[in-house]
Amino acid sequence: MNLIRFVPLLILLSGLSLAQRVQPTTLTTGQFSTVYNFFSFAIAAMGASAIFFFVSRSSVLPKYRLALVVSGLVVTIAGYHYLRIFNSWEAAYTLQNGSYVASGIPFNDAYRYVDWLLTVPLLLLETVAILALPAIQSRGLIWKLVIASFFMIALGYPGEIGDNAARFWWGLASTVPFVYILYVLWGELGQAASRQKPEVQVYSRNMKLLLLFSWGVYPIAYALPLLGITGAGSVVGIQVGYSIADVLAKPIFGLLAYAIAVIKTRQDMGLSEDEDIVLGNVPAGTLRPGATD
Ligand code: RET
Repeated sequence: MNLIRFVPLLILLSGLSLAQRVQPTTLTTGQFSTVYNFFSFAIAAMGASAIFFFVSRSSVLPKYRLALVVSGLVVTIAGYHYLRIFNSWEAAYTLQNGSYVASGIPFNDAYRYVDWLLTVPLLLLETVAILALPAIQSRGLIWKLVIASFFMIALGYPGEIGDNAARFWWGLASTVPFVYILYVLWGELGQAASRQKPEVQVYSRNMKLLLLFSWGVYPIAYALPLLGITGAGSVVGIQVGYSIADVLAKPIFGLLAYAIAVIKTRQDMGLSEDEDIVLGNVPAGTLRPGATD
């Protein structure tokens, strides 16, 4: 295979890139605060949605709860990592004569990649759980997707912390499993959507579009330095791009999963749109209207 010949080259390039780790650039106060505020926003979005997903677990039928619990775990893990990323950002720069210069403590990109290593497989599980994708469940396709997601993230990291040559080659390598995942999911999600009842169909389609759109933002943000955006502009663009993508891919995606769980619960219980879902396990007679004891 021709591609195999490139492997030593990739290893060499990444070795070089690690040695020449790009130093953080000087940022204006506006650039520094833009990233700072996006991180802060992401922490709030992850934290609040974690509470929401865990609390609303009890308002859907047990068979849909796994998706909500997984969604809650995803945003909890992400919330923790965003706190660490936020602290690392603060530590990486110091204010000097009106601009932010590198403090000498490197900004730690690894938090983000570790976060993805944990949350991407969980997001795949959430998608399978909420749409009950039969082919993925039965043929072990979920494992292939999880393994592909591992390679997508692991191959992207050396490029993230390297120079532009490393970014290009590792980014290219990471795109192979990325395209595979999207190709499989696109087909599966399309089929799943057509199997659902009409009310659920629109949400399943939105889920498919959101998945494609949010996942598509990551490689674009990653590629900014290769598209001629250099220095502070690329530092800010990458962090803002990843933060937006993360908020779309985790809390917003989770909200869609929640909406699907509620609609499916209603359908399974034979309820109309204006009837409340009541899922009580309170023994009969324990709670009487107007009871004072
Ligand atoms: C990298 C490297 C460059 C090439 C590609 C990438 C894709 C990253 C993706 C990450 C998705 C993360 C999600 C996290 C949610 O919790 C690694 C940036 C294709 C698609 C969905």
